[in-house]
Amino acid sequence: MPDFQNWALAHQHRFESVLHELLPSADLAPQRLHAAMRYSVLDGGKRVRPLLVFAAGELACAAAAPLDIAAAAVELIHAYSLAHDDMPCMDNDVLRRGKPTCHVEYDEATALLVGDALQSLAFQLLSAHPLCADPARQLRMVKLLAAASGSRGMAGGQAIDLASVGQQLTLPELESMHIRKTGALIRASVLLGAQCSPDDACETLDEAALDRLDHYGKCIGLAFQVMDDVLDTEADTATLGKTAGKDADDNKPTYVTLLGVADAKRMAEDLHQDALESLSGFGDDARRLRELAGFIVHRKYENPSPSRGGLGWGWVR
Ligand code: GRG
Repeated sequence: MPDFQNWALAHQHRFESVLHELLPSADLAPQRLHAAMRYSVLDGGKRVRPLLVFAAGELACAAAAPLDIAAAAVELIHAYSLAHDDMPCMDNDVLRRGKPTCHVEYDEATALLVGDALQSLAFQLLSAHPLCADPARQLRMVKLLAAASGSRGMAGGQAIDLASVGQQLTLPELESMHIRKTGALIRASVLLGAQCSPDDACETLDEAALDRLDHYGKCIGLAFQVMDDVLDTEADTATLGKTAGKDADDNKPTYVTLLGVADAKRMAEDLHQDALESLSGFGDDARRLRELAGFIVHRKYENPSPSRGGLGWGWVR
């Protein structure tokens, strides 16, 4: 198995135990809410955002403990967004990560509360655990995740997305929506991992270096969405673990409807190259970030979980 896959699988399996420990036990009251939180987070997903935290943390010589907390915070925000996105008032979907969506398995009120509680838990973790030696930097990290998740980030992108059903968006409009909806959290994952660095290593990650990492995050965040649109057209429901072709059925503008599959793939490849260029000054320590960019652009399967053997390691080429 290629070295990158070993690295990613090892992190994914270890991180599953971390999430297991950090989530409230289903034996604790209110049991049904805690069970639904665990259902929504555990045993599913590619864990791309946590892997980005770990990869950026490796570049920054960060220790495992703060990276686990930062990665968990990002993944909990992501899981909350999926639970809410799947609800009837939003995307109204019944399948997620190969399982019934949270509101189908439980009920709508529980799915709403799952999202609320996961979001709170993310910020509780980020503020309660020491992430770096400098409290001011830790506060900036909390602010970074809040901004990425809020109305100028993911939630705002979702609002634009809901308003765009049946609309003809231009490419810049589509890009602006996805930079927020999908891109903001991916971008924040890279910066959170980098900022877990111990103070001495941080000298190698000055403002200019963080800007280059941020540009990398912006490019792969958008490439992720472009490829998500391509996969939504090309792959089937069983492979994706979510309903295939849903965006077209819902009359939503996508990169595929705007550009066609071939140009959408070319766009993802251009973003991939741009992301790699922004890492050019970093040397071998940025190897995992480069490999993750390749995975994001060339991935083929979407429906992995640790119990099914790990990440969706199908490759378009
Ligand atoms: C409800 C505030 C709020 C936001 C929802 C992320 C999101 C915003 C909606 C998800 C809709 C969607 C399918 C977007 C396409 C890109 C995307 C985020 C896909 C899911 O992420 P993956 O592929 O999922 O990383 P896994 O299951 O692997 O974690």
